[in-house]
Amino acid sequence: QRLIVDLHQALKENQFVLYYQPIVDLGKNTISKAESLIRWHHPDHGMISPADFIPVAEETGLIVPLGDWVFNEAIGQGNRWNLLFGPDFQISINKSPAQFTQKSEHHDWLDDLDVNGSNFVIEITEGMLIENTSTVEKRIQKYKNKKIEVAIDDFGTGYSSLSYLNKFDIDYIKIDRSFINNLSQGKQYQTLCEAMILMAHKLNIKVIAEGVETEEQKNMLIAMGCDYGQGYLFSPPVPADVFEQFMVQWQ
Ligand code: G
Ligand code: G
Ligand code: MN
Ligand code: NA
Repeated sequence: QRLIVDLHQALKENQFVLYYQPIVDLGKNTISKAESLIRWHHPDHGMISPADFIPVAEETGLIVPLGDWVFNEAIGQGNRWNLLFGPDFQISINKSPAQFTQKSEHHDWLDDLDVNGSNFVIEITEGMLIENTSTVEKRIQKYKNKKIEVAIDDFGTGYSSLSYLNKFDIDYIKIDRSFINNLSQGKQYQTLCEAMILMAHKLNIKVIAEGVETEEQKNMLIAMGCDYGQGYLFSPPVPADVFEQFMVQWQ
């Protein structure tokens, strides 16, 4: 209850910050994207993880203004970083299921918004493609009309049905970090990753490996033809100014 009151206050007082984690193009060894991850600097409790407040925001409908804040913030950062890092640099934005099913303001202003959509990627989870199919299909189409790309987050964890990969216009799958974690444990996880990459590529979908923590994992992924990597090996999620320093120091 306290958290709900505080969330309202936090929106009013702008206590949220977006952190960014680099996504590395494994073939070129360049940073081509950043995933935006929200943080809450609570005045009394310090940093609160989105894992703790996103569910509350979803239950209370506060996820709508919060999602709009994230979107606006990411667009502002994207415009700046396209000047700094080049016109192809992309920022990815996480969307939770409630943001797809609840009526959200920004989808109304998405149409007349002056953004270069191809500089943004929306990350959604597999589950969203199974439930509320028609709503989600329309939403995805709206993004695609704006040239915004779509990624499936935590791929491989939720559902056995893969038919949605054909049904929806998907640009990326993000292999869940549990698979990457176990890469060096034995042949099985390697086989699974190889199969996911092969399948994705046949469907014209690019692959991002999440939770890359070691050189060994990175090298295995490169050998498998994985397109992108993200994880602590490169950098944890960091504030925008630290991200800019990271970009300067890269290579
Ligand atoms: O970065 P971290 O591990 O704290 O993120 C925890 C979870 O919160 C992740 O599952 C991530 O997808 C989610 N998350 C982070 N930022 C956002 C956001 O801006 N919107 C939504 N809906 N989820 C987010
Ligand atoms: O659900 P989603 O994949 O969006 O969540 C991203 C979360 O994963 C963030 O909380 C981020 O901090 C975390 N993360 C990013 N890189 C790594 C990593 O290399 N290892 C681990 N364990 N977590 C990571
Ligand atoms: Mn994500
Ligand atoms: Na992720």
